[in-house]
Amino acid sequence: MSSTLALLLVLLGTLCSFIYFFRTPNHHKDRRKLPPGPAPFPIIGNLYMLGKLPHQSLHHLAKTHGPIMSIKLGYVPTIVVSSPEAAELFLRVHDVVFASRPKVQSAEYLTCGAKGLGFTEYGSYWRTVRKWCVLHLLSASKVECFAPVRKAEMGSLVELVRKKAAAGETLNLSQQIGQIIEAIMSKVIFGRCMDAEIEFKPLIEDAMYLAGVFNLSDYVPFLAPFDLQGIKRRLKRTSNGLHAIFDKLIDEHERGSKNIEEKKSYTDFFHVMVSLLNTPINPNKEEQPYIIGRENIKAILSDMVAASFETTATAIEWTFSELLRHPRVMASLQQELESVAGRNRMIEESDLPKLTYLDMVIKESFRLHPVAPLLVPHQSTQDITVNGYFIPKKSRILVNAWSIGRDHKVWSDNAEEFFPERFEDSNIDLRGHDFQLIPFGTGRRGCPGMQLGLTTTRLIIAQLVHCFAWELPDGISPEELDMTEKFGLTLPRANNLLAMPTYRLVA
Ligand code: HEM
Ligand SMILES: *[C@@H]1O[C@H](CO)[C@@H](O)[C@H](O)[C@H]1NC(C)=O
Ligand SMILES: CC(=O)N[C@H]1CO[C@H](CO)[C@@H](O)[C@@H]1O
Repeated sequence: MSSTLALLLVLLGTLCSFIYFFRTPNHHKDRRKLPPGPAPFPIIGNLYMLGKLPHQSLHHLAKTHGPIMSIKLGYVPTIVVSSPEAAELFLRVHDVVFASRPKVQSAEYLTCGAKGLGFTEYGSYWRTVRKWCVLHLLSASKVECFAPVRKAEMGSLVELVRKKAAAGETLNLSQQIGQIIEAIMSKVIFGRCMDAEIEFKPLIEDAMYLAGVFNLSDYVPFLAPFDLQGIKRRLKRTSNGLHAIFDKLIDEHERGSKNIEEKKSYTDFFHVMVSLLNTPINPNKEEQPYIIGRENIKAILSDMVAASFETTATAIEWTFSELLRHPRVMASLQQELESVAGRNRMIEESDLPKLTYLDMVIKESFRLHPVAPLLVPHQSTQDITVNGYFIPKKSRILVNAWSIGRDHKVWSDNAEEFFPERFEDSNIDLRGHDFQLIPFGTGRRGCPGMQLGLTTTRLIIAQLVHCFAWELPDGISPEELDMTEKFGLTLPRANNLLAMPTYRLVA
């Protein structure tokens, strides 16, 4: 089926490329040197080479063509960046030029024509929204304010796992991690838990998948109306679902119904936002003022939900998977936790700064399993020459963080191995200063939610490893644990993670 489609496209492509060549006579005169890369087919370009796990296919292609590689995704000229040195050129040296985002179908639907943050083009609207989200949700001091939320949710999870442990039952870790992240993030974003009425998770999983897949319509515009892969239909369904939820929340707020709200020690993001409905969000700035309407609120909320739920849950799942696969590392981590907190109490957030081995474990997990393997696509805003190569305006830039984490030149011959001790004598950090390890991206478009994501990840891992001993179910040995990836904008496990807990604290 898909091969017939491909054949059809190739035939069509050959035809169209003839027309194309005749229409643009100066095509051949343009001798500016593009980065090297595999030869594209007409129309589909190199899309057919991406397969089910594009980050891996691109990793292998880059071995042949180099760390700055040029490919064609349909009609879209795309640069794939696959080494720390190259990443530095694109994300630091020439950051301004590459700080925009391409228009993609999924963002158009999910964030009302890119009125949100993550998929919005570079410019003053983006800058305003970003500053505003940092101020009210993502700054270090805000993240600190939300500590009681994390503590309460963590407490309930430990209770639940204790019951499972006492009953000798297997725990669906993927499910539990998904639920606690949803609870924590819903409370900080919306000020309340949603789980009773609303099922966010399937909507968000779908959104992430749809935002990440390299679907034909984005790259071959004339095919878009046919919606060959049914993506548009799914996108509509997903975005309608999310927007219905947000509309309901905004309506409730406008009617002033307070009955469902709990007493809180902090102001959540949603309430700051709706209190500003129909007012400019940057009133005393020299920049052009932006009135924040319902569409903007819904778009920004979509972005916050999409950017926080799946990413954090995926990071925790992979870290936990690696710990289960490496009992030696699990034991060392338990030892560190015990030396800091003893065996009579749970971990507190104030313990986190002392946990240096935990830090190494998490870095190592992000190195091998960057949650967004190709970051989020960037787009260039002007023609530019980088490292002697010509890169035309409106090129799409994919930074292969997955590939950079496996670069033998940086990580030596054991790059494929999960070995946290490699960070013992190195000061490589994951916050974006060291281009060898950029799970959060870096520069103007780097992740503004890093603090929130990291704090949550570290607390949950530390607590679950401190309070419980873990074993794989059904006599699966650590080496046998399935680690298959499922590609999308995020890269979650393909299969759920299951494990058997045993309570190990004394109290
Ligand atoms: C472990 C968790 C997380 C990881 C690994 C992660 C990773 C990333 C990455 C790789 C990018 C793209 C950077 C680039 O394009 O260069 C990004 C962007 C973004 N992240 Fe995160 N993220 C995480 C958690 C969060 C959280 C909790 C939020 C909170 C809402 C968040 C909000 C965002 C936003 C809004 C953007 C888009 C920024 C822009 O385009 O200006 N992230 N994140
Ligand atoms: C684990 O939970 C997920 C939902 O989060 C569910 O889809 C899956 O079937 C569960 N797996 C098992 C083996 O119970
Ligand atoms: C190039 C291409 O077709 N990429 C993906 C688009 O989306 C479908 C799923 O809807 C994937 O199967 C394709 O691989």
